[in-house]
Amino acid sequence: MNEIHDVTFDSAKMNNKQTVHDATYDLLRSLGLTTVFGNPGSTEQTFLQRFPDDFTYVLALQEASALAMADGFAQSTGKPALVNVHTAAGTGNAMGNLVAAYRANTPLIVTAGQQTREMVLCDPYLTNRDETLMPLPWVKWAYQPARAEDVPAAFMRAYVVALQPPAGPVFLSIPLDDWNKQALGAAVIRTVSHRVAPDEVRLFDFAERLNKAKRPILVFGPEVDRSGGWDVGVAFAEKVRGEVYGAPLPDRVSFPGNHPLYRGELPMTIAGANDVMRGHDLVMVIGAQVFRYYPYVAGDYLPEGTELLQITSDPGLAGAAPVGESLIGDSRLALEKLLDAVADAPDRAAPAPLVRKHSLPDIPSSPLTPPEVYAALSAVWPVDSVLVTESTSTMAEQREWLPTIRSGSFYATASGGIGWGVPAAVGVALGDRASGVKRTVVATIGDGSFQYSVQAIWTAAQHDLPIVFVVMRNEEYSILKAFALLEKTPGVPGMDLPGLDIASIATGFGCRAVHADTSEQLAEQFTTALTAKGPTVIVVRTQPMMAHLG
Ligand SMILES: Cc1ncc(C[n+]2csc(CCOP(=O)(O)OP(=O)(O)O)c2C)c(N)n1
Ligand SMILES: [Mg+2]
Repeated sequence: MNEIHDVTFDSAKMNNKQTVHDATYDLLRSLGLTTVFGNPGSTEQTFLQRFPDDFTYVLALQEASALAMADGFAQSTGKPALVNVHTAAGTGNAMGNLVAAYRANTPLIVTAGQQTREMVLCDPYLTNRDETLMPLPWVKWAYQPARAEDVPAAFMRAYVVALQPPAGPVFLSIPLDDWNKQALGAAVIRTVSHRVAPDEVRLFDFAERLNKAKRPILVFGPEVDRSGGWDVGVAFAEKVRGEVYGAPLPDRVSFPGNHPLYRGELPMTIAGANDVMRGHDLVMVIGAQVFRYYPYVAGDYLPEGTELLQITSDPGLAGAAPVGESLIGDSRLALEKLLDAVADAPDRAAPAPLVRKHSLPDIPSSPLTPPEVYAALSAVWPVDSVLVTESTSTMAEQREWLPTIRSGSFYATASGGIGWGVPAAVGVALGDRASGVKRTVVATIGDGSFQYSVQAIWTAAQHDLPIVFVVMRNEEYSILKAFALLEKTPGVPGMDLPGLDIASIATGFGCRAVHADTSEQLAEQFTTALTAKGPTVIVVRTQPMMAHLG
């Protein structure tokens, strides 16, 4: 007699079986998914009932925060993470940060409750109508099990799909009456590889072409750091003696900013990237899109006489490249093979070192300019700390003064949507704690960006997380004012942010909050915050972008 027959017809036996709830929790435990990020509602309580002692529920006060916390957690631990949100409304709140997780290839299993199967046909209150449509296209798979008994296996499938390259979020909708039903038995536990090796023939062809190149450029993208390829990437660049650029608008940094081969980030426009590539016979892009362009500045995608080779684990990114030849594969595996396959290149001229524009005003500014803020932070920066950044008008200054020099120590939104950084910092700190990593998370955040998922700082306070939020209070959406000039769109409303008492907001959520108006005060407050028990929010008044750039 098979299992299904047992469940359907043998009620005596059935009573000895696990519920869907128990079978699923056993499965989640086996998969190491014992932390649930969420915000609960009546449709989720049947899942959350009898919450096991060895599981941790991380309460976020809004689903945008729950999602980005899980994203930061998954990125910090290098493992998939679990999110539980409240039917349609909770999924909606989480959507903005779901886009970021999708773009960052973060493996997340996002679950939402659904109304009771028995009455869902008559569209009761809280029904998640067309439940699998809403999260699209920002999940790899969206599913509501056809029957309660399929819930554990659906989790297993969700895990496998989320983890496989290109990794990303998946979505499960689960009717609230499923959890107390009888399971078919213990869930089947499966494993799956999470790397795809590149085709060797093509890889050796790429290596040959690199060997022949006179002035190659290497562009390292977020996939390198995510794949654990930082060290082999450095060794490869040193062997090739190529100029290294970071891919534009990185969500992860993949090459040390203080390395002599490092030339900075590739510009984020078609014309700008073209300028950099001109005169180079070969560009090898590893672990990145070609390219993450942002403002439209017309030009040729590739200069004449330059060939471009792209290695990515994401077939979608290979498809989206407007030029060049692509190879699908994991960055670390590709780099390991390439390191062996390329020849030493002692004759290649070493690139000119990157000159950093470290100039500060003779007389300290009041309010401080962004370079002064970053200079003050760099002077007291603990070498092993991690930066989460969402300060849109100061990205260039951050790179100048606080270059990333270690693997896994830079995180930013991969989507361009703000409201990711604050909760992601919380998730990174929770992930560090879960893996036994002791380091301070520093989050440099714009005063506008701080507001979107601000309630995440409450979670940081509740968990006593070692986070220093440095909020730059320029009282506006500075980058948008700069864009208005660039795009010649005068008279756009809604760009000023008067009347925000950020320290009071932070205090209200249970955080230590301080003001710092001079470089000395900032250095002092930052140093104090490093040893504080929980998070600190340092509010720094700063000059708007156009004011300090003139
Ligand atoms: C969810 C979302 N809404 C709106 C925007 C548009 N946007 C981009 S930058 C920005 C302003 C950010 O202001 P702030 O954090 O204060 O940084 P500043 O530019 O002042 O340095 C806005 C509103 C966005 N990127 N994402
Ligand atoms: Mg601002």
